[in-house]
Amino acid sequence: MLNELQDLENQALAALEHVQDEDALEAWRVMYLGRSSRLMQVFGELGKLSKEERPQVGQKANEVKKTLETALASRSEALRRMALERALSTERLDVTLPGRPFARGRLHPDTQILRELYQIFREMGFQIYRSREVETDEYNFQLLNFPIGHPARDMQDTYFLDVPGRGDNPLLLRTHTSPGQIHAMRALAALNPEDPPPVRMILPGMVYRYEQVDARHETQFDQLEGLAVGPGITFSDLKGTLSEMARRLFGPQARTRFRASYFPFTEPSAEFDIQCFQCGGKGCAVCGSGWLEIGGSGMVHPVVLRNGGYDPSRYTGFAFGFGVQRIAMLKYGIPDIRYFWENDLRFLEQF
Ligand code: FA5
Repeated sequence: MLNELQDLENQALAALEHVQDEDALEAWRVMYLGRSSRLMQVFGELGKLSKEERPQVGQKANEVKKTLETALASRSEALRRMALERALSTERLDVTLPGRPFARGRLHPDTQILRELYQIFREMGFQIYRSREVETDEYNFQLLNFPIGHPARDMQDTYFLDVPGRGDNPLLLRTHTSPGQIHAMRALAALNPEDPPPVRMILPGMVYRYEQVDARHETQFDQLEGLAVGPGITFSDLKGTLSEMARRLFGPQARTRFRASYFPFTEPSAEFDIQCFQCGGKGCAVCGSGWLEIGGSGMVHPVVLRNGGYDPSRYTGFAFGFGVQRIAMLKYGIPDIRYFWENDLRFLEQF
């Protein structure tokens, strides 16, 4: 049996010399070291041997097993190295190829247009003031001259928050940025209640309305409010400021128009439209009628001035509120407002 074990070892080592890949190596392992290999049978038969033979055969079988396992490990390593060398010998590196471009992030068109508007108004001397998105009925409506039950509230369908016990002053998602006018005036008037400082601010932010969504209406959109209060401010200042903004944003050829309108918090009031230059005023998918309604505007109502802490017999002011997405639609020729929040990369990557 000792001779048989030696023959087995010689035969296995000789066979291993011819193994050239992983599959053949596995077949070799099964044949010489596997559970039904001759070597494993010898281990099973040890119990049948005489007392003298058993330790000798057992020792020899263990030595053969160790030799074969070591040979298997080194052949496996040799095969791995050979495969690597083969791969490296065929691999080519072309250092003249252009590099792979990195996917660069970019600013959302909404952020781009907002930053452009901030810059334009900064150059005209306006500061930025931000106020809260969750408002009270008092600030969103009552202090802006929309008393409870006023029909003009229907112009802005509202999301109310389900917070009980607030009576006539429920919480809501602001429907416009105009409540910021009261916050801003009160903050400034508190600095010097007898003689409040002049105001020249823009108030940007997200607003929410329970709207029927279509190409020009979203339930969530940005507005940019503007407010200027001081002695002797007139409607001409308002027209000049908005026309100048349009020219700076769209170029000197931009055409604008004011249409008489109504808001409870301005008197007189006007809608502010910019002529669509996608279609040159003929009417298209972006504008509908040739003009795109950008926002509302007007002279701050005396009641609102008083609610803000400014005496309407000494101060006058103008205010405006734009739809920021509407401006971006005109500027970039975007035909549908719903693209803004869909997060579709095919849209976003165009900016
Ligand atoms: C207002 O919200 C007034 N607070 C604006 C204002 C401020 C008037 C200061 C006077 C003085 P209006 O509801 O018209 O007004 O909205 C203003 C602008 O927001 C609209 O002209 C339009 O450009 C934009 N807008 C209104 N509703 C939507 C909507 N659902 N989706 C996208 N943009 C809208």
